[in-house]
Amino acid sequence: MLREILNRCADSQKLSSEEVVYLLSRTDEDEVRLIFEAARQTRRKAFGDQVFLYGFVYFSTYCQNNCTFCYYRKDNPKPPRYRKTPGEVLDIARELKASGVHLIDLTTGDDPYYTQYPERLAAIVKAVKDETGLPVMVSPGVLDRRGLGLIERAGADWYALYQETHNASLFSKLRLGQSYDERLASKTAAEDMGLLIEEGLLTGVGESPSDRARSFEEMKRLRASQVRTMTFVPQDGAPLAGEPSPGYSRELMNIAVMRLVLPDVLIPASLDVEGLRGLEKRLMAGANVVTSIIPPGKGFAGVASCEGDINEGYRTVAGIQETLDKCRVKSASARDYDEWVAARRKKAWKAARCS
Ligand code: SAM
Ligand code: MD0
Ligand code: SF4
Repeated sequence: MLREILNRCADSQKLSSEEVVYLLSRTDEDEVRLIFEAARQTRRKAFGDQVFLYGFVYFSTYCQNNCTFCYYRKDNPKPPRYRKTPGEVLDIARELKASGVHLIDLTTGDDPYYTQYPERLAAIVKAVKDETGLPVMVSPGVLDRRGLGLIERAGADWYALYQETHNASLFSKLRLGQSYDERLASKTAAEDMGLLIEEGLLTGVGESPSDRARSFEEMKRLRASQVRTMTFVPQDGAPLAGEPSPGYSRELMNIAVMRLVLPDVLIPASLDVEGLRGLEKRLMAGANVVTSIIPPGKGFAGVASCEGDINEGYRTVAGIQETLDKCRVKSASARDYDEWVAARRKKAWKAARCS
């Protein structure tokens, strides 16, 4: 049964949701190995041995929301709260570019300073774009059409907004008081304006295999160009306790199955979950982007791993090189990434016009 399903994936045939659940439920070591091998082969067919590297700039840690899984939720007094100046953002963006990243990911908590005045956000996007010339991703939480239009005109290429789950009742336990539909609609609106979108799933928060299969369908329906999955990391001062030691196997299996059912999208291996030590297994499961690269010593934080590995310099382009070599992948050229983004934006724009 497993080989038959993997052969059908290799033939670009669509899997039923029962087949996706079957893949997700494999735990036998040999079977898991076969699935990961198939995922790597699919990645090789679509991207060769090239991976993309994303610099992460978390420039405001203020947040008006109270997501139960997040360290930066409004009611948690523990995290460092800062709002970096545009000058500090530009400095780190310049340094990231010089180190060899392909994209700058501008992320904030859901900070009304930016979401209520998206022109402030747009000004930072434009400054980073003008200064670095790199593609830019923006992850500020839900924006309305005006805000999306402002960041798109300022030069943003990507809008990242993670639903975490596509089970509305689980969503309401994770993103307290937030609208499931509004969050989803913001992504459709962004795509409609020609932005690429990134969708994301949390694992280890009570989701079932069929919830995960449903999410992969939703990612396809949304035409997400990048899809991520991150294991819930328990946070000091946040209410969600998580399931008893979910480990990382579910995240790895999500990466592999997403690769099989969405062969040509970008899939991150995030340094923000387990740091550098978790990179190899995520790349070996079929990921093709390394995200959350953060220069040390600048006072910029991660999200799920607020400080982990940053000041040691492990979350840097130099710090990941040995792992890339070990996994037999290499960093693409800036030009390759620019071309991928340009071609994908063209394709996404056409698809949005035709639907
Ligand atoms: N505040 C904006 C928002 O929530 O859309 C932007 C930040 S967003 C990029 C932060 C993402 O990190 C969340 O959507 C979630 O997927 C992930 N995350 C946050 N806390 C986490 C945790 N404790 N463990 C794993 N992932 C986490
Ligand atoms: C990451 N810490 O890439 C970042 C973050 C936001 N667009 C991404 C979750 O892992
Ligand atoms: Fe705020 Fe984003 Fe964390 Fe939710 S996930 S509490 S919106 S920073």
